[in-house]
Amino acid sequence: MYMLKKTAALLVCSSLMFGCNNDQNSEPNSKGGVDDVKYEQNIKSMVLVPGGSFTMGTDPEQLKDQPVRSGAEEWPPHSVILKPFYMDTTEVTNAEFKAFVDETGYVTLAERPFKKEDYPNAKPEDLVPAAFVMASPKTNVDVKSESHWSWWKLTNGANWKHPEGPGSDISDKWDHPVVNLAYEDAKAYAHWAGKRLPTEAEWEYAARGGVKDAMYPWGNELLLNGTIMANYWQGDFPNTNTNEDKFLTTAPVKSFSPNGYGLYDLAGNVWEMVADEYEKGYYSKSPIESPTGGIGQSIVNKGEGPIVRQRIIRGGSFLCSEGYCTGYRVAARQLSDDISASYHTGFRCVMDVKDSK
Ligand SMILES: [Ca+2]
Ligand SMILES: [Ca+2]
Repeated sequence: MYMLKKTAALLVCSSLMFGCNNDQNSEPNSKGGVDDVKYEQNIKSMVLVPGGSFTMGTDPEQLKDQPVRSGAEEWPPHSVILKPFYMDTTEVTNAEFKAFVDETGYVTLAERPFKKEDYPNAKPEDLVPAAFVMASPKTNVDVKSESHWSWWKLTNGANWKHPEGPGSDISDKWDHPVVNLAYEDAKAYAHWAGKRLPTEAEWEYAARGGVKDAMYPWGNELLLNGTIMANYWQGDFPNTNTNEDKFLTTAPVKSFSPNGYGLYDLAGNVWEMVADEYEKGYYSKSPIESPTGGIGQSIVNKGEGPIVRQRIIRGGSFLCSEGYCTGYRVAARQLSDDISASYHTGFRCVMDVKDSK
């Protein structure tokens, strides 16, 4: 869903203006000089995920009854071996992101205006900072025939402090996942925290929670003994949310049971950015040991703006549903890009284990 028609060009513009303009490419880790104090502090809110091997991806046969529509193939299943790593117990929260902003003065991509000189043909109203928010359709939508643009809207004034636009805030959402961020924002936070974004393989391995070859972190059935195990959309998306899980949008982190590693909300709540770029067919040639993703196809917008690359987000969100997007499956992948900020996407971080070989 991530590039919107005419507005896509503006987002691309924004990336050129503000992206790749600092030293965030140097990702710190325990081997790269993060001080010991920060390392020890980080460990307290992270889970040690043991190294090991697993089968990444899904056999298409298993997906015959699933509405796979992500645009990113999750096959063939292939073997992956990973070193141990620490992972944030939860998605990064608004409170945690605020601490970063307070200390650094960081301004996220969705808070910055677009430059007229980069998009000389844009109307002034199209240059206002914005992020993607779902606008409930006025009439019933058939997801099989209607474009997702009929319910997604680039919303002026939507950013991490105003998840659904100027009329919303986070005063009662400090323990909710931070949203409306672009890739560079997540990367900047991780750098500040002495962490890094997980690779896609690390994310999936962690999400599986030590459960072998399962569809969800808790097994192969969406409900566990009749219990909803994650924040997603119940009902006919995007028309009716029956809200059986009691969360129409984000939920406070830890609202649902953790997986086998003690990690929360990998499935559902908000999509999570990972470090990898998306390359079609990458699973067929992925190295076995610690894969880091392919080379993302460039997205070009009618000759305007910079080139951005396809990326991957993981885990699904409060907008995923059985009938449309089952992104809460552990192997499910969704295409994204460097710069799109939306109100159902956040992230969590990982950190290398000192002296791991
Ligand atoms: Ca929900
Ligand atoms: Ca999540």
